[in-house]
Amino acid sequence: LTDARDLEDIAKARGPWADATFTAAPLIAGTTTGGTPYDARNPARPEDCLGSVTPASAEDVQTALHAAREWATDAATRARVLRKAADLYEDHFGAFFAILAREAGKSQLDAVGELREAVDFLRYYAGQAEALQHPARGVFTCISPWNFPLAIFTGQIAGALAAGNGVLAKPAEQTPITAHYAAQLLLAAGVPRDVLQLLPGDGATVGAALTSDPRVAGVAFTGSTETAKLIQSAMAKHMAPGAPLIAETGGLNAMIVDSTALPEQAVRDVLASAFQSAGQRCSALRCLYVQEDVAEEFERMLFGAMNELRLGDPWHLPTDVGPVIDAEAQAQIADYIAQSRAEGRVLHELTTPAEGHFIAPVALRVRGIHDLTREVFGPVLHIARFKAADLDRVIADVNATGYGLTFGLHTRIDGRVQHVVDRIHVGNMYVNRNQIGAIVGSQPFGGEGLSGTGPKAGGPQYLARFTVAKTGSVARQLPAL
Ligand code: TXE
Repeated sequence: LTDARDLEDIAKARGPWADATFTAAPLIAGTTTGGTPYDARNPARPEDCLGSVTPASAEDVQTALHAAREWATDAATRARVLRKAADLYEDHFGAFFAILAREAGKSQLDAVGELREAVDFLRYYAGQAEALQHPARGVFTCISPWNFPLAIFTGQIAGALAAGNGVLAKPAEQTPITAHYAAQLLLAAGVPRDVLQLLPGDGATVGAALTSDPRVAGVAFTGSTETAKLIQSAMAKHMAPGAPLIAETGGLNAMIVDSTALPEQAVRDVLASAFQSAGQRCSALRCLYVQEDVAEEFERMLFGAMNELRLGDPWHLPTDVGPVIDAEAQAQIADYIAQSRAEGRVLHELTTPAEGHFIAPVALRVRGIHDLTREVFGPVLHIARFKAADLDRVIADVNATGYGLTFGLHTRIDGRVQHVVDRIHVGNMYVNRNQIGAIVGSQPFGGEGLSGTGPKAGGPQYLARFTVAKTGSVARQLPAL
């Protein structure tokens, strides 16, 4: 789905949903009381109200915890239902494109990638379920973020369900409509109501309650490193000592472009890595190191290409860069850029549209990744220069951040690839290509250190954490009867 004809297909399929209204509410096995409803707003056009969101009440959380149970059926049935859900997701792609644009600000090509990934997770874990040797752990809480509101939400749930667990799903505050739409399809495919329950609401209330209850056997989480630590301590206090936390958190990701790199290719990959999804990807490029000998020419090409990025409402099909998720994110990133501007570090920037939660892509000068004190989750690229003799220092600086998610390298020196692979501490490395996330089944995704716990999503080991390894020994009584 990348050429013009496919874009026309997208436009046609999403048409009926252009100004449709949706709802999001708890889906639990029991009566729901619900919290105070609020409006869901389009980050590109805040006057566009997508519909109403009713968060789960404290009572709803208790009802769901009480009703929750494992998926006690055979693996073949689970696989069949998950595959059916994948088919339903595909049948509903028009609605998903509309919701992903209007709720999450996704450019439509980003939305294609996201829908594909979600469907791939369902089919991949369905296939793995059939080969699983071990029983389920029980009921998992799955806490997902807003930046991949369909793919990550679905991937966590599909993993837990494929292994036979029950799921209590808590989507991000910013994207409950995507989650509600997807959960309804999972239920329609045949996941029982008490096996999958949806609890939209705040992290501090609903999220916290679902990660500090002894009836929960484990937690799958994607979001910030700080929240992962909060969840870890809540689990330590309230759950069994062995309850697993499967966490995928942030990154401070770098890329090296050396003097042998093909500049046209490197420019294209830098733009995609730093600015796709408006930089709101945990895998996104934050700090680019360009070798000094070619830096001036390379930066000139890069800024020229940056000018060609189309920033705007993702409903407009050619849009490359949409808004950031909400007013709060916009204000935080804008402050950071303003401070950098005051320090004279802005190298190049585009113009920000007046309406909507937009941040124009910007490039900032830094000495190295150690100048970045935190993950700025937006279209902000930091650029440093390095000398060939300092390559190992660059690698050491990147390792010293403590994160370890993605790393990019553009070079035509084969020996350099191996040199870097052997030294850099990251979960995913990309050579002469863009720094993207998971490709289910072929490029499992996940980091180390402050970036997460593993196992990698979309890989062969992921489901094992959702099961218990049972060991038995049988003494035969002789003579056997
Ligand atoms: O994340 P949170 P936020 C990073 C990124 C971003 C920052 C903050 O740098 O700017 O985190 O984003 C739920 N107990 N990433 O505030 O708070 C919350 O409701 C249980 C990187 O959105 O971590 C949501 O469902 N749950 C990232 C989920 O956790 C709690 C994606 C994530 O929210 C909770 C998102 C609690 N105490 C943000 N508090 C990535 N790795 O891609 C919150 N939550």
